[in-house]
Amino acid sequence: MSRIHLYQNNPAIDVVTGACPHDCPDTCSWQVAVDQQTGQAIDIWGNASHPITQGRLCGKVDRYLERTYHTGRLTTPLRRVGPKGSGQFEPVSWESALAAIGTRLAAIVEEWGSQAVLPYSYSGTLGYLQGEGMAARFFNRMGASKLARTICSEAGFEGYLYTLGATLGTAPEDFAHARLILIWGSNTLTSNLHLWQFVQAARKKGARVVVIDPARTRTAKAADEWIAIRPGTDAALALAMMHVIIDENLHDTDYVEKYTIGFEQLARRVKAWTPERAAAITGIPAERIRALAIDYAAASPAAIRVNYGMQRHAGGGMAMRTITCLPALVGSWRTQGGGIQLSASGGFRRLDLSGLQRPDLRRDPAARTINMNRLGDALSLDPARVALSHYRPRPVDSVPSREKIGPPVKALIVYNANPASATPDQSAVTAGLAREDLFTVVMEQFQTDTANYADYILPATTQLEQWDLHRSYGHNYLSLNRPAIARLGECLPNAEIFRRLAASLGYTDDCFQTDDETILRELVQSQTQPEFDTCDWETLLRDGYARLNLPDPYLPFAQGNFPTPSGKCEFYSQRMADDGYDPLPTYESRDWGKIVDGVGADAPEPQFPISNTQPLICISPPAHSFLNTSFGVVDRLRTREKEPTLQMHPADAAARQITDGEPVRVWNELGEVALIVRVTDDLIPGTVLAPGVWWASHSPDGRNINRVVGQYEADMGAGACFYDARVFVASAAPDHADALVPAVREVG
Ligand SMILES: Nc1nc2c(c(=O)[nH]1)N[C@H]1C(S)=C(S)[C@@H](COP(=O)(O)OP(=O)(O)OC[C@H]3O[C@@H](n4cnc5c(=O)[nH]c(N)nc54)[C@H](O)[C@@H]3O)O[C@H]1N2
Ligand SMILES: Nc1nc2c(c(=O)[nH]1)N[C@H]1C(S)=C(S)[C@@H](COP(=O)(O)OP(=O)(O)OC[C@H]3O[C@@H](n4cnc5c(=O)[nH]c(N)nc54)[C@H](O)[C@@H]3O)O[C@H]1N2
Ligand code: SF4
Ligand SMILES: [Mo]
Repeated sequence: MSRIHLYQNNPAIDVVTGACPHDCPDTCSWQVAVDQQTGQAIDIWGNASHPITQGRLCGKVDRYLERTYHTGRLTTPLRRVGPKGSGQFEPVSWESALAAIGTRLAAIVEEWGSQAVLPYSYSGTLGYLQGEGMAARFFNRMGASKLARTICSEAGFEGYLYTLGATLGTAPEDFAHARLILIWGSNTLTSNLHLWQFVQAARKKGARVVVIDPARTRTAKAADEWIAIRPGTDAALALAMMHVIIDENLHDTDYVEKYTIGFEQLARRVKAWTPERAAAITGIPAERIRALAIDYAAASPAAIRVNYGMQRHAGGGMAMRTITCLPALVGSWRTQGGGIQLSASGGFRRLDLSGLQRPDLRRDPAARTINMNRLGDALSLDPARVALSHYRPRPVDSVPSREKIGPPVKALIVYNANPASATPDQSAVTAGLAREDLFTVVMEQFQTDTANYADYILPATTQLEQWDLHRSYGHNYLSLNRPAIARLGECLPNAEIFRRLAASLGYTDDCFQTDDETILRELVQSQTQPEFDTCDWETLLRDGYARLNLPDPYLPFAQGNFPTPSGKCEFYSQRMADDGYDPLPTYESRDWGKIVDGVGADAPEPQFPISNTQPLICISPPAHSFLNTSFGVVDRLRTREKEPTLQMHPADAAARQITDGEPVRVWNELGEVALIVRVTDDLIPGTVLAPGVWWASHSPDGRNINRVVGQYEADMGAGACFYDARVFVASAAPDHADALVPAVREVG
């Protein structure tokens, strides 16, 4: 809880307001108490005045001082002295590190062209500046390969955009006004904690909360009902709900007529989607589907919180697109507390970043774009695999011919990311990182699994030591982070590292001279769209945050106004047809990213068997105390998660003669990983769940669950398919050795 009262009248303590930088929809406003004498941060808490943070941080970031002052913090540049991956380094000065990196990068650009350099970054910090701010200037100026940042949300994003036109949706505060809340593929208490207070407020007024998830998560346990669904089948459920709603005439004909397009086609499509048909696919009884649809349509209003869990599947884009049709069908957008929220980032979509990122510096705007999910392929020296790594977000985008794939990746610059642990197909990624001819620079706070493969590790500051500005993807507040303490050791903010790298390459452009605070002030002051009118620099400096200038309450689609090509909610999407998709909501059963049967009503549905001759579906959603791999280093949080585990249903365990607590091998054609089994009926049968994401080096066999996750793309946006793995599981106890089947391909 907020502890400001302990410090605000103490003249020896400074209280500095900042923002949590982590990849989380809540983007909390935090306050840090700093001892003026020692300059040390002594306490951190959630800002009580922020309407979403409401004085509380989560259990992870409550420990942010432990992370910042951790003995494992990197404090000097390091140069590799052992074999790649061995983690053997020696300290060097910034001067010599920058000179060596500059010389090597210049030589690579000279010999192979600038596209031989690949940036790799994602969500260590979501700040505009320390994320893709100065970094973008640097890589644009260089003309490096571009990176498609697809690892988290792209499939669902695209599905949402096809239907609604922007990632706008229900504000978190408005969930307090809902009468029924569907939490769909989200473990809210773990990954979106600050929504829960509004869910609870709704419940106090009588709302019911239903969680649709393959796992009885801590959110499902706290809700009124858990509906167990087979992974990857959400579109079938949504289609059957629409079937019932239209069949029973429960849709909002006025809203549908005024603000949607394609209702007739939708009605024809969902005719075949009886609850019985969906039941066979989803594992949810037909009667439950029927009742859910009726409750959903009758509640006034019902709100849906849909999250990324259900789109990390081969059909994840279409699933999101299909679910997103529901609020328009029942007209719940009209009412405060209705609608759906995937992401609130659309509120910030018109923030002009061109002055920050300087795309105009790029001489070849058509440079190749590499899909980050296929880093393993991109780092391969096999041209066919490099071709596959090119970003192909839609069916109409083809794999480039060999002449068009560009040079091999010869230099990799990693910041805000830990691909050796967090990216699909771990053995392919580490095989790439182990290439002797690949020059790798990693900017990090800690010696991660990825840093172990670096030629140079450059020590980065944490959020307590740097400036930044943050949008949110869970609410409508812009936040400013001010540094609270001096930089530790020789650490530098990413922006300053890129500034110095630019100098080492002889880039003399003015944009590499401006300091961080000035860049942010200019970014804020240069905005011209009306939604940023309330976000002036003085307010941000004073309060640490500012609400976007949006109506209050904000009901974006109460009167239509969908930013789609038709201006309506698109049940039928011509844009989807043009991009190579079925223009109507649909469900296709898929296996390993391929469609295994058609869309016809009598197509055979896949079986979900529990014998060991058939694979299990493996999902690896966030562990409560981790944030991807970012908190794996904090001993207290790692202790809370105990050890890397695999949850398995008792029926699946019995079929394999596996008992609770046993070590197991989990494998498929990509590789294998050793885990400890937890037998539990908090999971739908046929699915196993490995809470993620553990550092590979904290795992007994030096591997983690991404050994068995494939690089193939989801149906939309070239998104990642983390929860679509098919695995075999067997006891690793010595007397079971004969049950083991070797993995087909293990690169590293
Ligand atoms: N503590 C913690 N917080 C986090 C993170 C973290 O790692 N730890 N990660 C952050 C990041 S990067 C993101 S992107 C966000 C959002 O991250 P999300 O991945 O959306 O996170 P969750 O909401 O925890 O988990 C998704 C839920 O979807 C379920 N699920 C998996 N497959 C399916 C499916 O096919 N259908 C349905 N209906 N459900 C399915 C999982 O069992 C899980 O309960 O959270 C952020 N917050
Ligand atoms: N199996 C499985 N894999 C997953 C997921 C899953 O659910 N299951 N989730 C996926 C999702 S949703 C996401 S978003 C990705 C995230 O993947 P990544 O973006 O790679 O995220 P992290 O693993 O948290 O690694 C971020 C790294 O950035 C560093 N860092 C933090 N702040 C800074 C900074 O200011 N400067 C610098 N230089 N470094 C910093 C941290 O120390 C950390 O090592 O992982 C994906 N991987
Ligand atoms: S990780 Fe999320 S909940 Fe935790 S402090 Fe950061 S923004 Fe808030
Ligand atoms: Mo994510």
